[in-house]
Amino acid sequence: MLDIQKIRAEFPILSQTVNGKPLVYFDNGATSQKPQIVIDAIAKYYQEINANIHRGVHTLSQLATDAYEISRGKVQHHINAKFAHEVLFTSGTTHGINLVTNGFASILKPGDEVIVSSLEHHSNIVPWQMLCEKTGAVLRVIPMNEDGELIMKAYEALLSEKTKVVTVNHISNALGIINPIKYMIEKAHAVGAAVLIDGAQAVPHLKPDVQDLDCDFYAFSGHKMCGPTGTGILYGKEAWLNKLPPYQGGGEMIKEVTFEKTTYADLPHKFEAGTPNIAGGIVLGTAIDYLNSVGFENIQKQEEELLAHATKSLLEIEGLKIYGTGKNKASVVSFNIDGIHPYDIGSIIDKLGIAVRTGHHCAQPIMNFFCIPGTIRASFSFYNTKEEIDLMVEAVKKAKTMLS
Ligand code: C6P
Repeated sequence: MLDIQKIRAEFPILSQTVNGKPLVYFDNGATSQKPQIVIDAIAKYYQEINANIHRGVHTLSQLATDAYEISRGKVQHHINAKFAHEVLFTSGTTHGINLVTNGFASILKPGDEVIVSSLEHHSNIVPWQMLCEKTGAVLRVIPMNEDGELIMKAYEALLSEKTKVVTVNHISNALGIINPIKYMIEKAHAVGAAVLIDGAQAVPHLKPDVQDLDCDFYAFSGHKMCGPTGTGILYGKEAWLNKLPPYQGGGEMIKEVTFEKTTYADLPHKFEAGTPNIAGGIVLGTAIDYLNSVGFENIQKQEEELLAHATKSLLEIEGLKIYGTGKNKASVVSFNIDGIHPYDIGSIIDKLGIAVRTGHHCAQPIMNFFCIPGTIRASFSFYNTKEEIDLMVEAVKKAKTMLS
């Protein structure tokens, strides 16, 4: 059992008031809050070992390099990658996906097919559309049902020898639906397609095992898992990372440069041009250690209880509809109230100290499917409580009364 009050005390921001009310932070899907240990680790890096990495022979440079590579090793261990060089530091999920789509520009041919799902965040739609425009490949979309679940029969019907890439999120940011990615990866591999998993919304809730999943790429952001903003990871299987061309040219990604020809560094440096977010990369390791010390089983148990409590309490409000009613769900509740714009509810409850996200959540095709402009999304973390949910429910009721 988690001692929630002890955990909450580790997050300084959670004891703040906003608009004169205690902060109830339910926008964890957008970014998580940071524990003191993470905040301290950022300052410690700059106070004690700040230097550029992989470049200097001086002591500080070596200390910073060691800390950065130790963090890479922590990520490798956390996601069970076979090699540390399969773990690339990025600025976030968006960067990781664009790195892959850029690489596939030299692989795809006109008529090849890329399959995306109808549950994707714009970050996992637009780069693939751009890739298709560049190469003449065709974008195919896995449809979903009214519960927000991907239709597996339709997915299987889309797969063929033309399919070169399948890309799908592990967990939908807009609805919280958990996709059956292991099954989907197996089916994609059966036709010889590569698979990228957008794990942005999964890593705060679970520990992905990339070898067990057998995905070819797995992208995620550090800031959604208690880490600093501007950090992320792209996992790629060694064979794929060797096959893809570099994303950016610059310092540190080369073996040798002459004006006639440049040869590239080995993995992972081939994909890490320029000075990276060194503090961020190191502290992402601290955040991962922190989450593991809380324990993912404990996190899941707490979040399951929060999801059940929120779903039950919100559904007691007349005219309230939840989107994403599939069975397999993370701790996200996306909802609307009949006849009221989500933005209006969001603005009123913000005045009551409650932070939720309103709008299309960078997933406009999902909103189009449900014929709505957006939803109110409450996304819970392990440091949230049932009492906070009760405050939100009361606030939503108040907003409804004011707006009806
Ligand atoms: N979703 C949300 O409020 P970046 O911005 O690169 O760290 O992550 C992009 C991204 C990609 N895929 C999924 C499934 C995501 O949820 C996100 C970020 C936030 O839902 C901000 S739009």
